[in-house]
Amino acid sequence: MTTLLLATCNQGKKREIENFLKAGLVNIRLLSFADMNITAEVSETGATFAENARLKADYYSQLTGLGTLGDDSGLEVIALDGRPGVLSARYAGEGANDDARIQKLLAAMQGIVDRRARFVSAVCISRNGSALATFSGQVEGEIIFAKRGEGGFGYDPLFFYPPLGKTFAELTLEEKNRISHRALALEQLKKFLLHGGLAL
Ligand code: ITT
Repeated sequence: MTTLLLATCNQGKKREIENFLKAGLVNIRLLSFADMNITAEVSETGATFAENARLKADYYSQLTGLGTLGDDSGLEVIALDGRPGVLSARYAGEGANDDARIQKLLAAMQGIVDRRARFVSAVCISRNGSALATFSGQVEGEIIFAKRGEGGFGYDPLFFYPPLGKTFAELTLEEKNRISHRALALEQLKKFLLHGGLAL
C-alpha cells in the first residue's frame, strides 16, 4: 500500500481527485491536509499551471516526507487573452468566493461574442521536495451568460460543454471525471503510478 498526500485546500478538487484515483488505484491510500494537520501555505508564484503544481507538490512532499500530488488549474478565456488563467483563484481578489469570481467573469464578458474558453489542469507528483512527473489536461467549452447547475465548484456553472449540452455544474461527479481537464491529467498520472512511478 502506497500513501499519497493530496496537497490541496480546495474541497472541490479534493473530491474529484479522490473519486478518480480511488476508482482505479486500489493500492493507494490518499491523505489530505486535514489528516496531517497541515496549515502551512505555499506561494503560487509560477507563471504557468505546471510550475505552480510543482511548487505545491515539492513543498508539501518536503514538509511531510510523503509522495505528494499537487494540482494547479484554472480557466482560460480566449477573448480575454487567456485570463483569468493562473490567477483563476485570485481573479476577484484574495479571500473572494466562487460567486464573486463568477460575477467578475460575467461582467468581463459583457458584450463579448466569442465565448470560447478552456479549463486547464496540471498535476505534479513529488517526493522529498523534488518532482517525479507532471501531467496536464485541458477541455474546451463556452462561457454562458448566467449560471446553470448546482454541482462541481469554481467556474463550473458558467462553463458549457457542447458535447454533453450541459455546464460542468450540471454533470455528476462521475460524468465530470470522465471528461474534465483534471481527469485527463489524472489519467496520465494513474498510468504513471500503475507502472511503479512512485517507487523510482
Ligand atoms: P489549492 O491551491 O489549495 O489546490 P486553489 O483553489 O487555490 O486550491 P488553484 O490555485 O489551482 O487552486 O486555483 C484554481 C481555481 O481555478 C479554483 O479556485 C477555481 O476557481 C478554478 N478551477 C480549477 N479547476 C476548476 C474546475 O474543475 N471547475 C471549476 N473551476 C475550476
